[in-house]
Amino acid sequence: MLENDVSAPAMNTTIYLKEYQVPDFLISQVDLEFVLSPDNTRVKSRLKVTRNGAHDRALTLCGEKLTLISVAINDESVAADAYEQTDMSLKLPAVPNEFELVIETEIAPQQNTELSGLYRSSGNYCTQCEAEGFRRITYFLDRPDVLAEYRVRIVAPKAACPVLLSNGNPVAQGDGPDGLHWAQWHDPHPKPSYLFALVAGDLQFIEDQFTTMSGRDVALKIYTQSAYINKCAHAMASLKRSMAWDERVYGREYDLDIYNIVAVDDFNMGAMENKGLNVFNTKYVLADTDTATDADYEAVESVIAHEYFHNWSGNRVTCRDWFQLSLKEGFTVFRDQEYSADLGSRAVKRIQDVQVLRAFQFKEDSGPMAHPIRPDSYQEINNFYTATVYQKGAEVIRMLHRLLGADAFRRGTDLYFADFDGQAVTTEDFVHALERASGVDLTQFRRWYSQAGTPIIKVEQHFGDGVLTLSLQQSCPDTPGQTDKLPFHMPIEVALFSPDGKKLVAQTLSFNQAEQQFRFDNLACKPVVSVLRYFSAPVKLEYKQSNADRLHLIKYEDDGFVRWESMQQLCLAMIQPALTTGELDPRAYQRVRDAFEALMTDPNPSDKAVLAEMLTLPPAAYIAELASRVDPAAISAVRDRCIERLAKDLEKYFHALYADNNTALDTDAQSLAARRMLKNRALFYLVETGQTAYYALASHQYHAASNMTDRLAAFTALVQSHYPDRDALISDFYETWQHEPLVLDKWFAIQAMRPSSEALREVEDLLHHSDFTLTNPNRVRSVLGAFSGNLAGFHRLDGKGYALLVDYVIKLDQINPQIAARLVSSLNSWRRFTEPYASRMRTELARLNMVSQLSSDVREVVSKALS
Ligand code: 0A1
Ligand code: ZN
Repeated sequence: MLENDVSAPAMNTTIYLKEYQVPDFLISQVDLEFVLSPDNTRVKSRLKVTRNGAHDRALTLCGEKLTLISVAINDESVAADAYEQTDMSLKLPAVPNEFELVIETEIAPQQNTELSGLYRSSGNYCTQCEAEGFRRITYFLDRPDVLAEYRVRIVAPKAACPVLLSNGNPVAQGDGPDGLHWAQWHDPHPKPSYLFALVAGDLQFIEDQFTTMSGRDVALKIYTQSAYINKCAHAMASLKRSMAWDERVYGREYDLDIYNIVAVDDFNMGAMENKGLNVFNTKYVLADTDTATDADYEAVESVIAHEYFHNWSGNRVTCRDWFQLSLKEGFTVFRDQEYSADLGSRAVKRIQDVQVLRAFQFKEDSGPMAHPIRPDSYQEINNFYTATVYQKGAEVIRMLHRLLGADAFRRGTDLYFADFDGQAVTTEDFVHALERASGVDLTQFRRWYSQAGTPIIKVEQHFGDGVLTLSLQQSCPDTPGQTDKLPFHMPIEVALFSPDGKKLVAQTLSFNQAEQQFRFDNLACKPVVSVLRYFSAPVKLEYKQSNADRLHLIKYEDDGFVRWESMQQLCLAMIQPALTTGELDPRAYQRVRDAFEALMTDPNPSDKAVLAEMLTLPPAAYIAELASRVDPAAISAVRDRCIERLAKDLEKYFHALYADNNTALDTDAQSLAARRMLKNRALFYLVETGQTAYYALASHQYHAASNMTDRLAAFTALVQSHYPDRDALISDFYETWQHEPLVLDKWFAIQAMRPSSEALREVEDLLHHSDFTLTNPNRVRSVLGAFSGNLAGFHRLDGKGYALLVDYVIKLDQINPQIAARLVSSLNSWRRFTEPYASRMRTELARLNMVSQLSSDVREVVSKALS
């Protein structure tokens, strides 16, 4: 090979939905025995295998990073020359139609830094098998359409691992020789291998109990390290609420005697719905008022619910293949969103969910990795746990719910669960069940599953002779591999308001043509039109609404989402022109200023949390998403300018708002949290005035706070401002919280998100901090993830932010490719940036692409970004 070999990087293989084939063999019974040891864990797997259909093909099992010890068929050892082994598989050419296969392998959980398969976290053993981690434990048909009944025996030293857990119900346990002990588990519900789990270690638990609607008692346990055990009560209460909600709203009952949750420090995602044994990132279990914010409490509530809801939407009825991921994820996210909406403020939940969709999903749709909620192909499935599959998937289910109505939707889900219980099915099976139960034709609606991209809806209105005509036009931009999209079927929620604020009409428009007109008759005078109420479809609206109409809706709409959205539009009308002119239009500014004032002086604000959201300018990332070319410096400059002026001009109102909401008047937790949100929004603006008195106010709040919400809000406002004692404050926070990893993550993230070009230097220091490590995903996300989302700090004219990110992606790829690939995606949208940012981003992507040893995860993202 030449010394300067610049040959093209290795190609990944692509898997296509259209090539799906049923498995050649089925496995109905799995017996596993684990003898745990950090560097050489023995796994003995006994499988009942049957040929699926008439063929004479070989049995090819998946397996990665396994040391094969032995193979036996029907108790007869298979010689090494009778099978073929590769890095990825074990092939047994001539096998009987029905047989027992015993395979022994050895694995090294201590060396497993990818956190997929069996690994160690804080000295304990745990597993992560979705999507393809089970093949890193033993050779198997590691695909979701092979469902088996599992029996698991775990053997481990009793002193180091007093707790031994697996899926299903406990069967037996006992002591062995040499300080060992064992436990046996049985899961009666057939499941795919991705739902397998094992946990072993020195863990404490809290316990509770739930009686199901048919009167069965379920033991509930949450396990974690002893240091965290007093922070699990909120998660337990959330679990019980989720169980009751799923019975009430979907008629779904839990189906084992025991429900175990384990919280670990090192986890690639949020949590995992393994049957009867959920494994969680500590971030989504632990909460107490000293260390968790109100937002953290809500996140725990929703993730606990999400994993619990998977017991039916995912586990009892599972996916045929990974292209169907949204079958379980879109539906389960919709279910957890509705659960949270029922529990708290529905409007705020909707606003926050739309913000997430716009910040992450719209970006995917406009980038090189754009895919439909049911992708057609992938190289690395781990790259497809995306905002599109999850959040847009949930929006698609939400539209079905709206088009069918709650009752028909529920009849449809009942039919779906009844017909497909115990099976691995497709999104088509789901849609068809809804169709059968409701009689609604969803032929056109199915395009949401196959077409990528965010539709753009143009709205025009005409009024004359008491008739309002609304003209809607839809289009959808081309995405990689997809051009000339066909019209979608979507519900557009509309309401008409009279000049004195009365709601005249509220209606769901069934919009399914490229262009369509809707008539409203017998109107006494021209109404104000509210379109896309509740954000009834995941689209971008192009609607030249007058500012007067927006102000009318802010005042009179009863849908909190539209009130908030109208305020966002007023803000965008102030920000967007200034991005090119560099000047704030005084009238546009005045309108926002006056609207803020009116909101803050409203004696009866309907919902304080909605108000807090309305007093927040559109995030920089959303302004970037809407721009035809992204100029990060211009966006930051204009946005900062607006904040500073609003802060100064409205100081007395922010101060009053702060004072009014700084008392603990309310008794219920939800109103208290809403007051805190509003008060801390006011505090943010007060600090932005740069006045010493407000620095002092925030510093006082930081030191005197009785909860992390208030403490962190004050800390964030000060650290991200020009506060002169910033360094001392950062040290104080560190000294106080250095032993609480989840709080320390916030400390890292808030600094990495500092909206200034200074962020790079600080991030370089943070990366060398003794508490920084590349082996913990939460810590990596807190520094590198937070930094890559920092528009002002990451995007620099010299491109040094990009270079730093790529340096670390290269290092991290050797340790944890899944997390490395997620970090690279922040460079995906390089084409949308102005120069020199675009070229600098591309240069760094090209440098990354030249690394010869990239994982398939990073390779897929970088090659698609450059193509
Ligand atoms: N199914 C989980 C998400 C999840 C996916 C992959 C994982 O490891 C690579 C872990 C968790 C959920 O939706 O909660
Ligand atoms: Zn999920």
